[in-house]
Amino acid sequence: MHRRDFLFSSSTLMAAAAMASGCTAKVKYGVVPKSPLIAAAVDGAYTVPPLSYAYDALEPVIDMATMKLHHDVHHAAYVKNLNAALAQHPMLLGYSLEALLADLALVPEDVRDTIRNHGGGHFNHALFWESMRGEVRGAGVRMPEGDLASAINTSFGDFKTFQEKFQDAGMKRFGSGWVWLVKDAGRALSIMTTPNQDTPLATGFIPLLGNDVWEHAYYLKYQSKRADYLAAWWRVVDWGVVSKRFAA
Ligand code: MN3
Repeated sequence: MHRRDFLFSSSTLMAAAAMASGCTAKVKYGVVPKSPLIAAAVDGAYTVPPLSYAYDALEPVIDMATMKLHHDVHHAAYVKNLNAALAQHPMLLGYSLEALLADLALVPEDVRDTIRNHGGGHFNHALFWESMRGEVRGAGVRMPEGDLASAINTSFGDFKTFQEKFQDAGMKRFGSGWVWLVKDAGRALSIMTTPNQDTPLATGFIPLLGNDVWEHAYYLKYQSKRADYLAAWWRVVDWGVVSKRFAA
């Protein structure tokens, strides 16, 4: 038996024991509770969370056609493939999706890439939809407030510098991926990017805000002008949601 197989077996047994005793499954990083955001349904299958706003609510920053395609087709495909992988290893349903993504080495090798890509796709997009809301006419520029605003100033100097660094990182992400504002265990903020559907969880960071820089996120409206998309996107960021993630 390979060491990795042994690690998986022993951790699944721990998870089974924990579930039997009513406790949350334990993984390498400690107890990881089921997230209300990514909670598995009772039958073990994940579902695409409905948008809390209309498909055209983010116009003109993100057009309705892009939202429909992105949410109903792209996100749905990630969920379908994630569920198919989990069905091959039902024991994995004892873990939150975050726990699996944070510790991919413990996921059986035959479904590891699928969990990474499609589980990551589900996690990233659920966070993305929840991080946005439509503009209100005359409401002015959206800014973070309170503790989050202070932390951004501490880490980046000021909000404008943070925005420039975030957009620059998003531009430099070659190909498909994400640009993130993350916090570490000590609540220090940083900007990072990930390729494909990789999540900051895999390297121990907690994502607070992420922008999707896959072409499917912007190409219908912005074509190759990723910089314009990154610059316009601030108008639909919901900083209240981001503040809650920072405080959690
Ligand atoms: Mn996408």
